[in-house]
Amino acid sequence: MTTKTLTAGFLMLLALARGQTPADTGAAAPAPIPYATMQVISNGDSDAVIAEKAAKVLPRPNQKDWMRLEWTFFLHFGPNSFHGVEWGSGREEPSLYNPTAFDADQWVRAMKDAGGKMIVLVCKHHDGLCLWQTRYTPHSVAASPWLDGKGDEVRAVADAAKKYGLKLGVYLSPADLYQLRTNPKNPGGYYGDGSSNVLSVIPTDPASFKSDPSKGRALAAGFTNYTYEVDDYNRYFLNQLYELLTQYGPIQEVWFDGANPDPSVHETYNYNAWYDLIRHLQPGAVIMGKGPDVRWVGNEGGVGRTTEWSVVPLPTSPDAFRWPDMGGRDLGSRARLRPGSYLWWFPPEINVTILDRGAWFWAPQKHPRSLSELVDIYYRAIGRNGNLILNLSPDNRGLIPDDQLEALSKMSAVIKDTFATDLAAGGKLTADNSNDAHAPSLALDGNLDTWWEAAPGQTNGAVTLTLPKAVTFDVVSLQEAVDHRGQRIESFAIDAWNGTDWAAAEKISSDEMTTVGHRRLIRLKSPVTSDQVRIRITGSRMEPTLAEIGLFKQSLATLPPVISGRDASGQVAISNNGGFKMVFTVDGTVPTTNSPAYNSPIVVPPGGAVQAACVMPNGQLGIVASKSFGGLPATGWKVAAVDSQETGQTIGAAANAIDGNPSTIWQTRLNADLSLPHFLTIDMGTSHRIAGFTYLPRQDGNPNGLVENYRFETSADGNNWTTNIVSGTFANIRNNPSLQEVSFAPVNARFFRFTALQEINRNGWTSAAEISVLPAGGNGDGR
Ligand code: FUL
Repeated sequence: MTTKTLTAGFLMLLALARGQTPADTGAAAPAPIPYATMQVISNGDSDAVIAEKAAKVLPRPNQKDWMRLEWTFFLHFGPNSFHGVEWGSGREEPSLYNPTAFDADQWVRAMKDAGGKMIVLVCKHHDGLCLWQTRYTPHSVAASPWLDGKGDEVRAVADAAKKYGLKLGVYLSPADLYQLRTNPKNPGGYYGDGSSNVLSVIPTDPASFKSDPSKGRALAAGFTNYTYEVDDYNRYFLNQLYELLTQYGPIQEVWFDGANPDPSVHETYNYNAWYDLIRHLQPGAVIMGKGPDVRWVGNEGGVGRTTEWSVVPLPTSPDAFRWPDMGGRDLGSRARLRPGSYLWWFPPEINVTILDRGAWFWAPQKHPRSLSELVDIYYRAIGRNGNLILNLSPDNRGLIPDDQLEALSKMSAVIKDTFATDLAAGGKLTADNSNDAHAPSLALDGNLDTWWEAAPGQTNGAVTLTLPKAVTFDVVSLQEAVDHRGQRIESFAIDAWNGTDWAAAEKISSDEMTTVGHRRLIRLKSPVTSDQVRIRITGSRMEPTLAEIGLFKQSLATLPPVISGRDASGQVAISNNGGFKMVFTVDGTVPTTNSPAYNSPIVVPPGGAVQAACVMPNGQLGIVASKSFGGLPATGWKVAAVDSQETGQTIGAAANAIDGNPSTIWQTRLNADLSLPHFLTIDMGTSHRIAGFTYLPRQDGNPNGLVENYRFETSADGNNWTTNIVSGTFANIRNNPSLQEVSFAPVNARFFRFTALQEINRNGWTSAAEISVLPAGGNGDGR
């Protein structure tokens, strides 16, 4: 038995467990700053010393392995998959979980075929049902009818992952509604039960869990036990971790979600005990989210920052830090590196789900995102110095449905097609300055552990690629030697030789040529043809490095048309940059080359969807873009009443909520009317039979006024109101501010009133990009 005392020395334990030592940051020492996994900025450090310290923070070994995975997968399957919710209540019967055709092999095969390197499995979501055979609660798959209670989802996935050569990660929700002290379904719930911290041996003897937690149980083969002073819920959680980390083979990632659907009951998570146990049981695993190794990128939309630093300043030492979500735009630029900061390698993970509107769990009306969005996500995540974790959602049979499989295989076909040929291969690299030990050719040898480095003292440098013959490319891939030299590059430019001169290659507008890190993918506005390409590093914290350079040509099929929003007259425009002919449908069928050609804006029927594709020069159809228009067009609608509105054009008037333009929003007054509820009444001009409404939260990334609890009412005349149409909560809207759709029994109405009852940050504001209604008898799922 090993007894651990968790003190401030925990940081040393973290570092030493990884075979690293923190740097000696003694202020006066003129000695060179050593590379280390942590640096501290001292009072009086010059700007140059600060930059050097930031440049000399290295990733820890578990992070190095993890960063090289790049494309990983998430899998959400549990009780929620059987009753159409994103968040369960903890009051579900385990009998709900009853897949009829469960096939973990199919799940992992799909990930493998796509090019994924790891599966992170949700082993317990917020509802608390354990999806493995646990000893510590009857609330698990053992109580479900699936395989007569003998099934083990984690085992099945671990076996499949082993078979297909994928790494395995586990998601274990700290929030646990089943264990909530106030859950009537589980009167003895541990979560927030006020129990005191007592000496607990992990793994605990289940029979003595409450009576004598100092009693251990038989150990897992090859593992020892540990002792912590913890309360009931933390002991429960540690035992769950022990089971997951000792019974299913090597674990590469442990995912701690910060979301908590019911914060009314308080429980203090003993994170340090959790981390300690993980470090001992699975030293190669990264702890993600609420933990020290991998940072949540800050959104669930699949968007990495255009400037993304893996070295971030922490205000305290990592052992004392509580790992709050980091949501700001700038996490690590020089402006943020101040005395007292602890510089720590903390790379981002971009978690996003394949299902539209941010749905993590399957339901019949939930369908995948468009192919163009999925391809975009790849570039916005992996191309911006982060790992992508793309979620798949098996249906209630226990199979990934065909539409997700199809979306994934098309996405991966586009990615594979694009990256199959590196057009830089066979070229020669030269540089205007180099470190003698790090020649430019090393940036083209396919080895991330060798690199070009600028000459000592240089923070700029130009590397020129000369090719035997001209190539046409529109993606540039850059990688720094982060494992050996940290992250340094702050800005760069790409030029191509046009025969007489160097011409700047123009990037697409949504990108920036700033940080590089593990990998940067820059997409160009249009393809460039040249036999000489120059990467100019124009800003760097120390001598810049390039471990690899690549040039690629995007698969032709990556050019889906862009389908506009619906304007106030209900019209939709379709366009493409390549000047290709386009075909479209509005009846839900997939377009073919024989579908109507697009010439001018089209009117989309209520509840309809537009699908469109370019006809390529070779006569083949490109990627199909699709957009659904769930709500009625707001033709002839007007605001009948609103209790508060700002005056700005983009952010202000209530009419912005019905103008068909998601970039303009209704916002209640910022400095007045600061208490909810707030309401908006719309007069649709004529009576409609409606069966639902939609709320599109503001899409500008600002959370002000995001509605969490709502009420929706209707009226035929604007005087007499039916007040019980529907009210409820937009689950997970903070993380997922995407279109919300709520259905109700059909009703005739000319007026509707949307009332915000609660806002996510408990401020008095309300905002909405768009509010609309769903026609009865239309395609209620909004596709
Ligand atoms: C969120 C959760 O609330 C979602 O249900 C999902 O698990 C996602 C990965 O994290 O915060």
